[in-house]
Amino acid sequence: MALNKETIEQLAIHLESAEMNRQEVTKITVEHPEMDWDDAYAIQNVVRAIKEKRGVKIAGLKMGLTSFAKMEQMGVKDPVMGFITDYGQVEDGGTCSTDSLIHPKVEAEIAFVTKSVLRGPDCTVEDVLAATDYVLPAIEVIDSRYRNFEFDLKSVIADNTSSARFVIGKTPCKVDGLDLVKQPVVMSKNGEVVATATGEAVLGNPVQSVAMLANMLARSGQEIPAGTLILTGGATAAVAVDKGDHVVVECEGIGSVSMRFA
Ligand code: OOG
Ligand code: MG
Repeated sequence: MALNKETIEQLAIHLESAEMNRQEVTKITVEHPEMDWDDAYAIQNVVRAIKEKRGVKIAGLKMGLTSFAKMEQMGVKDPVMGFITDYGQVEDGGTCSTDSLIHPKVEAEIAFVTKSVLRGPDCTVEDVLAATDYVLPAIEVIDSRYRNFEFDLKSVIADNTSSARFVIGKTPCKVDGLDLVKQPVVMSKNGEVVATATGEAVLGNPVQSVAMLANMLARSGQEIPAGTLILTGGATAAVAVDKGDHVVVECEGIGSVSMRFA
């Protein structure tokens, strides 16, 4: 670790307040170029602790920057992990207020719910499939607290990977018989298709994203508990949204999910 405890806490308060006050800020590596990966995740953990102290419940975990489209859009090379919250959940077909967000973008994702614990290192696709209860189509609304979404990997990890809101489908779908590699993912905005992909876009297979999450958590002795909701990462580049927009993500054979912005 390159940063001391006080600096980590101060940066976590800075980023968490930026989210709560809808205040965009400069990426933190500008002032702290020496920060390392452990510092970045330590800041994210303090952000989580601040929220939990306020009564926020953690709704699940997320992987980000797992697709080539997203990595290219954001100019980075490695996936990241973060958490999603109870206040971030919007019901399927529901409305998300943009008044509390800075510059929201939507992502089409496949979500997993586990039925048994997943523990790395060496967690495999087979392990994940055996531990999966069901999958669901999802929309993640990301909202970087950094001006113009300008960040590097360490800054975005500290900012809880731009996590803001999410919607999951209503109907659980078992994975047996599904081909998640060829799974079509189609995102429409106001009735027009704005992005399409197949599951393969997400690390070759969205299942791989869950395995990677377990293996990343294992580095700090953590695991994915049974019953965890996991967003596996946008399959396409993210699309900016504004008041009045209606977004639908359709995953043929799994179902669809939608939300409106107001
Ligand atoms: C970081 C979060 C990316 C995803 O699904 O790739 C993410 C960002 O692009 O702001 O959630
Ligand atoms: Mg995402």
